[in-house]
Amino acid sequence: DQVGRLRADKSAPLYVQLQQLIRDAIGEQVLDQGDAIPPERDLAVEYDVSRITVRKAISGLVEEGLLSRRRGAGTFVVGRVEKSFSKLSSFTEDMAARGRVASSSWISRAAGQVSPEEAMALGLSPGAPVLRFARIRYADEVPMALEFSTIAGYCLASVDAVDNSLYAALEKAGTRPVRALQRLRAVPFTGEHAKMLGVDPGHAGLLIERRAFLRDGRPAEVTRSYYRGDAYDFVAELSDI
Ligand code: 16G
Repeated sequence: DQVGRLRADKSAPLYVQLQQLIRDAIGEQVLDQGDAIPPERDLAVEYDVSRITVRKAISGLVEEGLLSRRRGAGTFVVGRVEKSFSKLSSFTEDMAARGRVASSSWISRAAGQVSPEEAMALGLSPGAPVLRFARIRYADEVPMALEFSTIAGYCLASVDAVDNSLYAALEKAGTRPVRALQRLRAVPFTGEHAKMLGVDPGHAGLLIERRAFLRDGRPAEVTRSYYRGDAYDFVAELSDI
């Protein structure tokens, strides 16, 4: 049995063994995404270890991003979020498709003029008006990504048009993009970005830059999304039919 397993193996510290049991339970889907793990004291009794050992094991898994603590509610299985490449979808839609609730907090939003870099990325003329949005994106209240979006001025009346979902606002305005190019790059999180996502500086990140276009070919957005490397999987379907 489980308890026997934990006691028999002397090669690793108890908390590491307990972490492995929890990882296995998630891998074998005994514990599923969104499930609460048993309270500390129950785990301590069940595996005949101290609560300190349990706490240490859980803290490590929280740090890895596999579990998340919700104040007053307990500790839950985060699971990784998978994103398919082929469909041009929004963060809100991606999360909903996985049974998770997307939310955001604003870092900033403002109207301005296109920067040289944005003009190059979007193919806009110098001086063109743009709207900029910077957000922390959450899945079930777990921080998943930082997003910096620049939207061509003709797409939206003002920054206030965006509530939770940028694409919902664009859809309403009749300017939802229909085609996009994406570029991926591995990046370690810098101090400031790490802090906003609640990870350590140097934590593995995945930068995805999306340039998206309207049906008539005009540029709509350039967005840089910094995803937590431990929480986000990108999956591509390839075919040669
Ligand atoms: C996704 C897009 C981002 C878009 C956002 C809109 C990627 C890599 N990026 O995060 O370009 O601006 O969705 O999401 O998928 P929203 O409608 O939830 O605000």
